[in-house]
Order: sequence, then C-alpha cells, then structure tokens
Amino acid sequence: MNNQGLMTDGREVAAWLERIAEASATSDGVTRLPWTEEHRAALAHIASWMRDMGLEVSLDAAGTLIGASPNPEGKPVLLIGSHQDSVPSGGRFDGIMGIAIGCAAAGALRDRIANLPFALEVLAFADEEGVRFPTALIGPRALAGRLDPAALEMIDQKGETMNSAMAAFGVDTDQTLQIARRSQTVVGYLEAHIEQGPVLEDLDLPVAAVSAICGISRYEVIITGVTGHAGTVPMTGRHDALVAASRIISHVSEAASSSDVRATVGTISVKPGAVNAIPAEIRFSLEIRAAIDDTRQKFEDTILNRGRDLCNAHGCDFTARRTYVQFATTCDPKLTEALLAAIRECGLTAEAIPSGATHDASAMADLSPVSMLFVRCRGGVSHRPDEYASAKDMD
Ligand code: HGY
Ligand code: MN
Ligand code: MN
Repeated sequence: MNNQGLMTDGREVAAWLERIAEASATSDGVTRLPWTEEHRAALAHIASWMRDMGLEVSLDAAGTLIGASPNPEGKPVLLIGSHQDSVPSGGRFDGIMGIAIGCAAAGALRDRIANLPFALEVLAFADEEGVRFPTALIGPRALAGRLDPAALEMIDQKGETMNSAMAAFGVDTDQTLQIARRSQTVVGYLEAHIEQGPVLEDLDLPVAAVSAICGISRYEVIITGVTGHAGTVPMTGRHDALVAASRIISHVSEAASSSDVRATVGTISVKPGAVNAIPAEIRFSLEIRAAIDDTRQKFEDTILNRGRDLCNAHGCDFTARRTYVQFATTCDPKLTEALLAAIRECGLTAEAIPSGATHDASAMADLSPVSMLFVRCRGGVSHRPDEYASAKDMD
C-alpha cells in the first residue's frame, strides 16, 4: 500500500518494476531466464508484493509463484497473471508488469474480496518466452492439463533438461504433471500486458481490451550442401547451402509481406563456418504467425514446398521439422465486455484490438475463459531495453 494508505497505484507499480529489473543477468536491458538465480531473485520481489497485498504465497509444481486471497469457502477463483521471464536484453515491462498489476488489483480488492462470489489468485509464470528451452508456457499448460511430458526432457544450450533445472530450482517435479485445475474451479483468467505494438499510441489510448491472440508455428530448417575450398571450387556447380538458404529466406519474407501472416527467421547457424570454406549446412528457425490458424497452415504448406524447390535448384537438400505450435485464441466475450465496461467507466474510449504477440493467456484458454488488457507502450517497442509503459497508463 502506498504512503496515503490507498490502494497501490501506477507509481508504486512503476517503482516495483524498477527494482525487480535488477534481477537480471545483464545490465543492458533485462535478461531473466527461467530456473536461474535471476528468476529466484525475481520471485523474492514478487512474493513481497503478494504478501503486501494480503495474498498467501506458494510455488506450484510447474514453478509458478501463486499469490492467493483467503478462500475459506472454496469459491471459484479469478486468475490474474503473466510471466516473470524475459528475452535476452529485453524490457522492464513485458510479462512482469502483468504480475505487478495483478498484485495491485488484489490490493485494491483486499477489503471487498470476502464479499465477492469468487476468490483471487495472482500467477507469476516461470517461462513464457521459450528462450532457454525450445518450448514455452509450461506453467499455464500444467494448470490446463495440457503439458506435454516431453517438454520436461527438452534441453537447453548447456544440455541441461528442463526437469533437472526445475528440480535444482526447488520445484516439486514429481508433481508437475499432476496440478491440472478443474475448469469449474476457475471463473476466468485475466492478463494485463504491454501492447508491444503501436496501435494504442496511434489511437492515443492508454489501454484497450484484446479481441484475439495470434497462433504460432516454429520450424527448424536444415539446408545441406557440399563444402569445398572457397578459392579452388568454381562458382558453377557449387552446392552452397548458405546461398540456397538466402534465396529461401528472401522468398519467405516477400511471400509473407503479401499475405496475412508474419514470418521471421530469428536464428541461423553455418557449418563449417570458415571464411574460406563453402557452407555445407545451414540451420535456421522459421516462425510463422497469423490470427487465423487455417491461414497460417496454408502459408506453411506453400512456403515449405517452395523452399524445397529453391533448395533443390541449388543442388542442396531441404528438411523442415515443426518444433512448436500454438493455436490462435479468441478472448472470452463476457470477460472482454467487462473489461470494456471498466475502460468506459474510466472515461475512455473502449476498444478491443488483436494481439500479434502470444501470451500465457493463449495456453490458459484450455482451462478457462481468458481476457487481456493491453497497456500502451512507448513507440510500440518491446523485447528491447527501451521498452516503456508510463505509471499513468499503468494506473
Ligand atoms: O513471442 C511472443 O509473441 C511472446 O513475446 N513470447
Ligand atoms: Mn515477450
Ligand atoms: Mn510477454
């Protein structure tokens, strides 16, 4: 509670976020991956927010920190949450702001919650970005009973499995697959999150509800050619894997630019990776997003077939393995209408806009109705150190 003894406001949330940003492996932006010392330091901050707001703190068997309001009658719960993790050198608001705002909301309801037909739980999910391990959303998927056991065996770049990293962190990994909630016990899920895009700035609005969350698929693409001496192998007849990959990547970008998808090659590696050797193997990630799953699937099929043809034209082999998929999510109309009514009560124009980023809400939709509240972020910038949301907008 702030010094006037009033409910926590945007300024105090901003102060919490300033302090928790220090729980980072880098000084250039925030780097906070799951199951790390930075994650542990962040949970200490979040636990103190939760306790200050009258919530009881616990860590569930998927590593989600939970702040629960008293619920002696076992009422159904409204879940408010987001993720504590960041991308490398990311911002101070993505994910963590939604946890702070959830705690502030719990503080605001503290004296009334006993008379409401539901109890509250604030959820700080461990891993939404999927940066450390080639999977994501382990917390919400465990609560929704949709966690694939294979995700626990996935390894990070040091070869550590998710399971062992979680156990070392202090999570009860024997129970990770046993914590699915029954839908009847949940009223719904609400996530406040920075927009990570420019629409609210363009509309000159501090907040908006979210109408739908895009779907995602990710592939590992491997292009295999033939290496050789860069100086002695003639240009004609080369099987240069990097030239083939560059043709494919350019084509993906052009094809996406004239369709309703967003396609990104975010990581790439070259073997043998010598300045004087023709590249023999390229591995790159291909991510495709769309608001409509059918649109995304059709684009994937077309682009992978075209990629294979382009590759073969360069005498190289092409393989693509889908490593991740998240289906598009429509936000619950009733919860969204409640958000829009609340926005109108603040004297603001109430808009509902689509999300090009995915969120924990995407996975929580398998458990309960979900809704999201977007908060304007400066320049629409996110996943960067200069990501920023004002105290006034958060308020
Ligand atoms: O990739 C996303 O959309 C989210 O930031 N993890
Ligand atoms: Mn993010
Ligand atoms: Mn996020």
